[in-house]
Amino acid sequence: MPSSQEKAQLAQTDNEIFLALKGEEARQRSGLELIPSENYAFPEVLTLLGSAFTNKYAEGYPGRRYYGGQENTDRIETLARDRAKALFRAEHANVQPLSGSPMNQAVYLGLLEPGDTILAMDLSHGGHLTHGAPVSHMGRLFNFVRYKTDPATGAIDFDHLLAVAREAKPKLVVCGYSSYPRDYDYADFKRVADEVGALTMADVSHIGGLIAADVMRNPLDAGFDVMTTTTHKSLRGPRGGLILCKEKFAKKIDASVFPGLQGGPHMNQVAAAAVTFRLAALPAFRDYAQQVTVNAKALAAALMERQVKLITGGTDNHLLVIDTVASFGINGAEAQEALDRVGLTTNKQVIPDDPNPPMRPSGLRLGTPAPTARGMGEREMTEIGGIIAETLAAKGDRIAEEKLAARTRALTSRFAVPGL
Ligand code: DSN
Repeated sequence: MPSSQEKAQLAQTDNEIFLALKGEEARQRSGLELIPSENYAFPEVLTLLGSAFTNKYAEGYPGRRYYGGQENTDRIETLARDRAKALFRAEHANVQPLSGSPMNQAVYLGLLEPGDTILAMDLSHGGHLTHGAPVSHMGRLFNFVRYKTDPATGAIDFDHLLAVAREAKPKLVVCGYSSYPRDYDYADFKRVADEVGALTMADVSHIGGLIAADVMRNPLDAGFDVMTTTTHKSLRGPRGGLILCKEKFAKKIDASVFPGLQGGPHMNQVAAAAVTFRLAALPAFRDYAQQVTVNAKALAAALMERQVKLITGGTDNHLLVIDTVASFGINGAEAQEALDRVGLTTNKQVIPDDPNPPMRPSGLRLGTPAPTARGMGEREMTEIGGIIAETLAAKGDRIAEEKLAARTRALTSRFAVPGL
């Protein structure tokens, strides 16, 4: 959160970058972020990300660093680890992963050998690139076997999953998602993993904040070995990753993050994560997380009232996926572009077994963490659902889109962006 004096200096040094910053701030204020993995960071997070901690190298861990001058970095990393453990009821925490992908890579590389089999969710059914998509390096290093959701119910068929696990004999069972709008019973995954002698890992990056607030189930309560989460999504922290695990895996995970995969941790990010874990433990954050899920249901209801087809027919968490082809006869890229023109930021999304390619998929993904952070509630979700449905039905009619853009601006002008 640079001061106006700091901004004036930036404008003098590099006006092009200054103008881009002003443009992005204006875009965030006048538009609305509906991408489920995006959020407005806590103001304290913005302050710490631009703080003196960005100047410091701190390879190693508290009390065991390679460079001097670590009295403050040791303090913030210890606080971050202790707060993360308390928040998520975990035995061990590593707060150094630079972001979500290295976080998951550190777990695979720390607990497995190249070539080992990992059972994880198919990307088009809601999984993530780092869950073994063939285009990812992890997909080439490990033998990923994928499970899918049941096309009729949208849920996971655990009898089928068990049959696949018995055949594949994975060393690790991964669950977690980036576009699956429902919840799991983690005990079902644990049962499958136990039966075949596999370790368990939940990547809860999207719902980390909802789990911290106890609004959604915590996989560690079901006995999972490892849980990973990014800190910048529903948690409203800095861009970064967090690995939580049983104490017996602590040494392997720590060595895998550093020196295995990374060099110096970003201590400005670690400081910001520490304050995030403190804020996420407060009652106000629980209210926020609860409202995120209430808002998602309200947005889903507003869309379904207008005959919009949602994957799985609704949501249990913070996100929803529209089948834009079935609902409006347009692909997800066309839908995303139309919504950009009216000030709503969304992302095109593949749907289960999508016949269309990822750059022109059949769906669109929406989420409520960001509008909820601006203070919006169910009434605003009903209005947003109306703007979305009318925009996509307008099929590029620019006069209709002008009126819809004015409705977005009327809405966003009433709700400030935290930290801006
Ligand atoms: N990019 C994130 C998402 O949008 O889900 C995951 O890495």
